[in-house]
Amino acid sequence: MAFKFLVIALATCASLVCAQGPSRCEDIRVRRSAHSLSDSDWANVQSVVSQMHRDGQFERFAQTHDQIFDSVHGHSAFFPFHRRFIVEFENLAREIDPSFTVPYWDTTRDYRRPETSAVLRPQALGGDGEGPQRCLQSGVQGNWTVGFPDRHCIRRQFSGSGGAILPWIPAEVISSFMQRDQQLADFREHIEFSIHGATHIGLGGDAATRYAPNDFFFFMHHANIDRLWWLWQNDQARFFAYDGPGGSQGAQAHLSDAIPESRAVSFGGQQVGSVMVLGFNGMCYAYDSAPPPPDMYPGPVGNDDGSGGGRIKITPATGHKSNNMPSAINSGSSNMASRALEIARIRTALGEQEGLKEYFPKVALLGAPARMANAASPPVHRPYTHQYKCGGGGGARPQAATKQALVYPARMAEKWVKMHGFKPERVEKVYREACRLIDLLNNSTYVSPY
Ligand SMILES: *[C@@H]1O[C@H](CO)[C@@H](O)[C@H](O)[C@H]1NC(C)=O
Ligand SMILES: *[C@@H]1O[C@H](CO)[C@@H](O)[C@H](O)[C@H]1NC(C)=O
Ligand SMILES: *[C@@H]1O[C@H](CO)[C@@H](O)[C@H](O)[C@H]1NC(C)=O
Ligand SMILES: [Cu+2]
Repeated sequence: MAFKFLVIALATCASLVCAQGPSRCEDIRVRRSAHSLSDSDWANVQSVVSQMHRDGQFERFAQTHDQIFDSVHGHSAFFPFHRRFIVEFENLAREIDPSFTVPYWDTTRDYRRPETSAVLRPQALGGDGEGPQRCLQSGVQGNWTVGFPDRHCIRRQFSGSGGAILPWIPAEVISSFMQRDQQLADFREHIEFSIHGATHIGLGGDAATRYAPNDFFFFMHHANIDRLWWLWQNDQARFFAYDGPGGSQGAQAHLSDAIPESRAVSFGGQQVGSVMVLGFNGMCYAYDSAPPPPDMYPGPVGNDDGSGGGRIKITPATGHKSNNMPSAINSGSSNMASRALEIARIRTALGEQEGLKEYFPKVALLGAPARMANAASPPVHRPYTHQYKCGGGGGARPQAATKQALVYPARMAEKWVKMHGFKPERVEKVYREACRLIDLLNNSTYVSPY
């Protein structure tokens, strides 16, 4: 699938205003799910990243991520910075191979037993580290030596014992965040403290440090985080939603903030507001499982400083708005067939429970399924008062069960929370919300399609 657009808008637009306005991409490249890459696709990835390695690019990216780490995690800049950072990497890769795009890794597909993921096979990203140094010996970066912060092999140290990775975050939890969160700050915290952190910690080694870009995994993981943000942005045309904490102490995030950069990887002072809409201002890519870029820039066209955005109401160009079809409701999963099932089953299983409105407000809007609505007696309204359980710190292995019960994710490692300077109670709150939702689903007739 390829999206090519004519530059009609630019052709009619030679004025100074237009020159300063958003510029439309001529070509839109498509990032594919890592699960759909063949061995020969991976061989191609290997030749591209090996060339970049020889050119010293991995050091540049690792060093930059380390330098600006504190302003791009735990702050609103989390999403826009990583979007811009990955585009930079992808652009360099495309100088080597013009057809290259960063594959995104939808880790919800592998959340139960991540170490069995096809993405971690030896022909792909490779598996756990080996030997006392935990050196990565398989995959596209097998036996590499990288130079930041010192010369070392790329390390991996899976979070579980015996080569296992503790469970990640199920798609249902991400779907719930997408439906509930109205503010970017809430969505950012939910994503950062769940799927984002869990995956970094799960692989361990370099991936769990401030210089994580040493491991190519970083780019694939952040492409997925970016995809989730793009889905959220599209959901209510919240393209310019940008609130919460800015990069410097006490400051409020603003669209005119410069994207954090370093001397090694610089964006020329580019503003956050310029990267909010895919298909414009150099964000020339799409995802194979998310709405394509809109045909017209949704605004704000306004202020030179990029301000004046706020929340706008437009109809997404994709028809991806709520039209009472369960499939139009976003899910954390990139698996198109399963995500329609997910929504339909949540709707049926939770019926009229209070938890449905609380966790899946979009599904609740669809009303009860016909079968229930026509029943002789209306469903009993059950308030959801359960606190949470998440026994034993989570990460328990799935039990053999008659239905596909969800699995609790592992808690965020304390070391990870400290490294970021996160408030432990905020991280714990997100974890409890995930567990409470899993209890709600597990206690209903819901059967996960994942
Ligand atoms: C890395 O080195 C080990 C030990 O010498 C070897 O068995 C393995 O095949 C190498 N891996 C790659 C991807 O070359
Ligand atoms: C889900 O419920 C089943 C019983 O219905 C129980 O055995 C299992 O431990 C529960 N799983 C979680 C994650 O709570
Ligand atoms: C599960 O449902 C039962 C019966 O409706 C209720 O008593 C129990 O508290 C629920 N448990 C959770 C974890 O929601
Ligand atoms: Cu990061």
